[in-house]
Amino acid sequence: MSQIALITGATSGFGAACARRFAAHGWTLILCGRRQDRLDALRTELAATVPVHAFPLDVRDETAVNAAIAALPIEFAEVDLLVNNAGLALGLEPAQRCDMEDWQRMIDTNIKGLLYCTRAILPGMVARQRGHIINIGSVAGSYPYPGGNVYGATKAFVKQFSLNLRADLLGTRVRVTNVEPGLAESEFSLVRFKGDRDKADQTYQGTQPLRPEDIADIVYWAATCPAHININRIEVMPVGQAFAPFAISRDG
Ligand code: NDP
Ligand code: 8X3
Repeated sequence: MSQIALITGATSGFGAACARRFAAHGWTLILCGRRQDRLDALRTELAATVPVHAFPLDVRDETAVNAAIAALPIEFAEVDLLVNNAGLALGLEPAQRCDMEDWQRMIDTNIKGLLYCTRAILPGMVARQRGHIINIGSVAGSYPYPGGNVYGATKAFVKQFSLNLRADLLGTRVRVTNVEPGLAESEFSLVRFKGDRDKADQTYQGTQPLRPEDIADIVYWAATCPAHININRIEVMPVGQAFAPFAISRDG
């Protein structure tokens, strides 16, 4: 029987690439995101290959998340894999100049949205004694960088929450993985710089970043390891990205 994957943020980047990768391997798909036109296009593209249930969803809306999961058609209801991918960074300003609304939106999406989806799906997985939650974290959850302030903190939450889920789920056969990518080209920077295409393009200029398809390959691999294996964390960067030395202020 075909396995069922629910992918949040399937309208772009990693989420859309995951949808295509899992469809290519015959998985039944549940796809959501806020942009209806993108969802329609993806459903049209993939529904010829596999069953697809797609619906608009803002993961920040707890009531809507719970309603959408409760209303899953019977043939989609037993979710085997939740890919908590929906997320965003907003701004790259130092903390003292950040917009509080940006901080709240990142917390509401990257932390609370991920929690709403996880909490809605998890009881079914535990009852069935099978399932896998793959969270999309970030290297920003482990390494600080200027301007990473709240975005990195949300991803640090995702990392620790993933590990703590493992502790709670011991004995249930439900798996949890945190995938932690570095620089990857998608709409991420366009969103971070609020539609400023030049700034977004500069992020990737002269580099060979990770591609959404690279992340989809990693997610698919983690999801299809033998059932007795749990990949806890995967940290991945492009070869052309590494670490900087500690910064030191020499102002006396
Ligand atoms: P994209 O901007 O290309 O995709 C983000 C996706 O998240 C979109 O499909 C968007 O859909 C969805 N999304 C955003 N907010 C919401 C919301 N409130 N409700 C539902 N869906 C939402 O970026 P990426 O593919 O790069 O990002 C995917 C994940 O990967 C994010 O969690 C990001 O933090 C993480 N990441 C990205 C890295 C990168 O360098 N690109 C590196 C490390 C991690 P829509 O707008 O239609 O709602
Ligand atoms: C996205 C990667 O380095 O821009 O999570 O924070 S980074």
